[in-house]
Amino acid sequence: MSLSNLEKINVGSILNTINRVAVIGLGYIGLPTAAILATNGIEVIGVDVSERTVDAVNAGEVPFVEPDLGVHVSGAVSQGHLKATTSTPQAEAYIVAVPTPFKEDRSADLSYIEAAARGIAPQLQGGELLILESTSPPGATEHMANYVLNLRPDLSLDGADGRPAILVAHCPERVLPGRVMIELVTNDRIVGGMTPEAAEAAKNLYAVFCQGEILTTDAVTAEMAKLVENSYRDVNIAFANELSVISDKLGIDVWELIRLANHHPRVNILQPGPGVGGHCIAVDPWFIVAAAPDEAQLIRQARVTNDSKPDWVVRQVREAAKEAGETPVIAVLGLAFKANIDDLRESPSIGIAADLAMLLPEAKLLVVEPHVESLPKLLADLPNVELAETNDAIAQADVVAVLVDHDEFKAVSPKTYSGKPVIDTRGIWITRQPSPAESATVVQASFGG
Ligand code: SAJ
Repeated sequence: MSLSNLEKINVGSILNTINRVAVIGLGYIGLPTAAILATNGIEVIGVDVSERTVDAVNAGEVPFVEPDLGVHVSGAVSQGHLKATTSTPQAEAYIVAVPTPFKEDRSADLSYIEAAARGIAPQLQGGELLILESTSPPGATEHMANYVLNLRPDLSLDGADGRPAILVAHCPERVLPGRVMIELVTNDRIVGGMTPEAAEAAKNLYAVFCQGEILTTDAVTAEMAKLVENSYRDVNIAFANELSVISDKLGIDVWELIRLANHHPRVNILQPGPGVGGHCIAVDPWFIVAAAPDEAQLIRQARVTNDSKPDWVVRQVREAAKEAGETPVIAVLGLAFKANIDDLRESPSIGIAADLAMLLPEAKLLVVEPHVESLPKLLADLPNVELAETNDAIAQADVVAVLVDHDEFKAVSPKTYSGKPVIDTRGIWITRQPSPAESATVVQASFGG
């Protein structure tokens, strides 16, 4: 974009005068972002297709669990800085934070972004800032910009032919569920513009609440940076998961192995588990694979390795259950996708529990998840699965499978499971040093992580 074109759209005044922001999508990312902008004095209109979500937000409530978010939302709503609606209003900036799931062929489904763009396009007058926050495959920001410009050929990205410009940028979210309200403020941000001026405008908007460094680049690099961060973690978790399978074969305690290897100053191996859950790390690497299928060999293999871990855990539990006769009782500890949260999305534990219940129809599964009040439908529909309390389940069990490292499970006394076969996929019991009083009891436990 040339400076003369920029002068036509008066970018300088846009950068300094964003007072009204519309956030499209009030989910795990959109609502915290809307709330933090609003508590910093911006007038925010949250937009969502769900009337339930809109009503909840307007009542100052949060429709999901995230520490400290409730205080921000209720404060912003009562001060009149945040309201929610189902239709996209006029605003000076739009932040799109809608889902980007993958399709059957594992390419990204951009239909939610397109729907958001259809809502925004008629409201534009030229000069607005349009930010895509959703985790996106390379090229999605450009796709969104072209989609809007197709609907509004009277606008442009650079003021060409006298058509008023809009500023389009990508600013991927990087916050960790459970720490969102802290990390929104403290994490560094990457802002990639379709033009340098768009990146600069988006940087100024995020500076309203972000105390981390805000780094600018182009849109496609910002898209890739987000995908690469999650793929980096996926590849490293795959390494740990592969080590756990190898260690089991060799009769080695993988937790001790990793603890020892991590004493090397340049080694930092992650922890094995029952597989990778959540809606980010198990999804984002596929966007890179879809963009460069021949080149992304390691990234693809990491996904395959992590996705195969639940089957390995199921085989371990079935093997242990064989010893317990025709009608074994199996305690399954944990359904959430990671410790101390109530989020069951894409959790490998649910598939493991369901497979065990179906493959062992004579077995009884006592499933423990302290953070939910009822079983998810897939498990609730199975006749041999019950929701249970931690100590009751372990006491009744012939075999115990630890799938999540919730604090409640870490606090269990070794006496409770002493002598029972334990498949401890998180290494919370096997590696724990027994207290002197407990050390007399011998735990018969699998080394497999
Ligand atoms: N896991 C392991 N072993 C480990 C670490 C994690 O098995 O050593 C498993 C967890 O149990 C869980 C899964 O990986 O099933 C993912 O958990 P996580 O805590 O690694 O990450 P998420 O999905 O909660 O959040 C990630 C974060 N990305 C990175 O750390 C690079 C977060 O910063 C992103 O904002 C988020 O994805 C996102 O929205 O993309």
